[in-house]
Amino acid sequence: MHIQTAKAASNGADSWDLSRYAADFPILAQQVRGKPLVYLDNAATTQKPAAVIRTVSEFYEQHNSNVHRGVHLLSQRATQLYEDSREKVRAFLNAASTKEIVFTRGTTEAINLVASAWGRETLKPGDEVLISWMEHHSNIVPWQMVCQQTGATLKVIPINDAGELDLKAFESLLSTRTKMLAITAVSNALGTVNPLPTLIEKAHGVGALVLVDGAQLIPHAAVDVQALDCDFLAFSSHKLYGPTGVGVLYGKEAGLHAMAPYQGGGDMIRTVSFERTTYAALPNKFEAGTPNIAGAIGLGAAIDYVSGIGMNAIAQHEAAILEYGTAQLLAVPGLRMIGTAKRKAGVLSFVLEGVHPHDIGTIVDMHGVAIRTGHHCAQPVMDRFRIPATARASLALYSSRADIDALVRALSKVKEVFG
Ligand code: 7TS
Repeated sequence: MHIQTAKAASNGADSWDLSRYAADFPILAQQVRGKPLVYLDNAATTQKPAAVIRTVSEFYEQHNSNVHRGVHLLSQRATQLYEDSREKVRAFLNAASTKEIVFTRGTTEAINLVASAWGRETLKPGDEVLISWMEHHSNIVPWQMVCQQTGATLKVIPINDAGELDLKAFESLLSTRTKMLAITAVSNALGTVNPLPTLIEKAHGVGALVLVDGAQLIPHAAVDVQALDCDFLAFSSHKLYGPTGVGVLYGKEAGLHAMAPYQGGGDMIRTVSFERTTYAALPNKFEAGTPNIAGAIGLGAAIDYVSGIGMNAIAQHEAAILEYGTAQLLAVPGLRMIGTAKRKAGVLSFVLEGVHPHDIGTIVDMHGVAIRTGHHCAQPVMDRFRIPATARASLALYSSRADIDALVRALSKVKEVFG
């Protein structure tokens, strides 16, 4: 995993600047509320480059058919494109085999798949599942549910005032009772980058499996799942410039092989009779029903797109914009940054003295600036910082210094309104 530090990124000239790629994203050319759109809500979802939009519409115009079933030409083409996309995901993550790449609806479904298929079969009273205080609800609730069902216990790694994991507490929470460490790579609410290699090594040391919530990692850094040695990794296509409604569960082959299916239905079976069903091989065992074919193919196009630019270049560019944005926002009177970890990626979460975050969001929107306000599906983080919500600007490869300047200008209007 290569997340550059902001310092390293700022050393070069403007060769890191990727904001020219904004021209590849048709939606970004529009005006909203009479102002040029400044889109800074990329942690919620990213915009789509023309290449991805074209791929999806070409699929429907030329190849649309169901996969893995027809002998007719269109079905063969659709199957080929769908499986080519799986290979693109495999190569992108450097997984050992396409058997390890399961298409899901997104990060949320990928985590639910593991919590259900692995957790329900494996966990028993006395076992522990370890998560962190900075998890998105989708990496909290599925584990809570499976712990309730099995009698296992959910443990939570605390965070410090900067929004970093308390590593001492992590080590003291870890024991042979720990069966799963389910942890985000990057916090969507704080931007904190967690030290995955250390966490994974220590969790493996007590015999626990590790699931990485990669929703906010995969769009921002090059990832090699074999080097990382995680057991599972989940991410969503729509945060990686691809279509919504599709995502990926990576799992080590042996682990996936040992798991029972998540859902039953077509495409996940080998044979069915009323007495007994045998299941398809990996990865089809976990892909019951007609999948999001166009979505998966669109994800492949998104991977081609970002690979063409280079994930390291993207990480470097975003680190430079993050550094610039941090400095600019901290100069706004009354602004407090929520999430000041030493290692951060892509997220600027903040509160303004005397102004509710929703009012910030509404007023900057009047100036064409799209940010997210709220608890960001991470209510425990808000509780930890004793705030109801934050305003959050989040970056993508097309983000620019001009976007940050527009946000800062819009924030000065917020100050004008609220005195
Ligand atoms: N995990 C993290 C760390 C996330 O940031 C999100 C979505 C998810 C899981 C769930 O992803 P999904 O694609 O299955 O919904 N995060 C956000 C966000 O920050 N604003 O909107 C969605």
